[in-house]
Amino acid sequence: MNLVGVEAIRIAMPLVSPFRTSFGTEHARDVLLLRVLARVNGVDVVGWAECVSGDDPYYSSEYVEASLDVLRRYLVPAVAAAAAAGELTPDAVAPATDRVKGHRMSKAVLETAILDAWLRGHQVPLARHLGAARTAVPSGVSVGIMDSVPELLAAVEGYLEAGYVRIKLKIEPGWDVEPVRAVRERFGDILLQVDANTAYTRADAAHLARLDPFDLLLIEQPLDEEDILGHAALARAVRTPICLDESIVSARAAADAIALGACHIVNIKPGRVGGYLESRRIHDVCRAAGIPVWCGGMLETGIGRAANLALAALPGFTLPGDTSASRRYYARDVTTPFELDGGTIAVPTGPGIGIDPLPEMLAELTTSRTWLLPPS
Ligand code: NPG
Repeated sequence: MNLVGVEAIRIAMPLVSPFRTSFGTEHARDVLLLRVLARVNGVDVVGWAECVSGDDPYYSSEYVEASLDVLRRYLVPAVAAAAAAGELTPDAVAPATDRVKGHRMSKAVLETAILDAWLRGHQVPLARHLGAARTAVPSGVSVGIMDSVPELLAAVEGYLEAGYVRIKLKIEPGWDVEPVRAVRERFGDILLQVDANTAYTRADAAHLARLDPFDLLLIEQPLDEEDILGHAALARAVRTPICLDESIVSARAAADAIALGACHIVNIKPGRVGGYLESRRIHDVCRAAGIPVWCGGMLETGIGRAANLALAALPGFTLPGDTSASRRYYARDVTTPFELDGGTIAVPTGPGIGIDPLPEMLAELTTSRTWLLPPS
């Protein structure tokens, strides 16, 4: 594959309602898309991907301005140099950018856009390339922290009526046992889990054990992302299965956390781990160890959501993911919106990620465009 150009496109995406977590409240996303121009077997192709860096470094150390900077200064030049030196393939992107420490979300968007272009050139859907076993995936929904329990119950009721098969409640100290109790009492035997986004400490073990009676599927990332041994100790002190998100930055981190008894379940987010190829390796490590995985979400537009659906179709994804319909977050998406159908969302079947931005929506939402590698 020849790399012809790489363009960064920023779009402004207002959320349908504020999304509050223990690390902040989002009202809108400043989304960075990459558009890769390439030539595969003499045919011009365009690859698309979405960067999941946030506006601020509050979920991870990465943020949009930093992603743009590291892509422009280091990652795109490194891949352009590798492409100039020999045949570029998606597998060559990670080794070409390996010298840059961290910046996994930025590496992920570049690898995914190149993978999309390559797959389109070879007429292969991403789901098939990754090894998907399903054509539709069950859809869960993440429910933010609310001002009151009645407000939360109304929101959960709406999502259940829409057909979501699993509810995830965001929790933090002061908003945990009572909202969980209220949802369990009101809605009975639904699939229910919680996500703390690192809001607790080892000293909270006895408090978190108070969630045990509610038969949650899992508690996600209760402790600091570096506190693997703390999670292992907590896993022995509570009955609710521990799931890790922020801590799992690679297949190696997953293997270590599993070996140390720090998690029973893993949330895979391609942006957090450097891309879909590393995500598949994490899937494989977890599957071999008998650890269920599910696909996380980071408020993606249709571009990121399409690729997540392909990943979530792999056989080890045995729990519903945060792969919600577009309208959960966006009144108007940059692609044809993904819709819920009987609690599932169809996995795209077209080549690559299987979807493109709608040109008029893209034009309307775009706030800036910059060539990171001007077309040659
Ligand atoms: O469904 O796209 C989605 C969002 C699900 O709760 C969700 N994501 O901590 O997992 C998380 C959280 C998140 C959102 C994290 C935005 C980082 C940024």
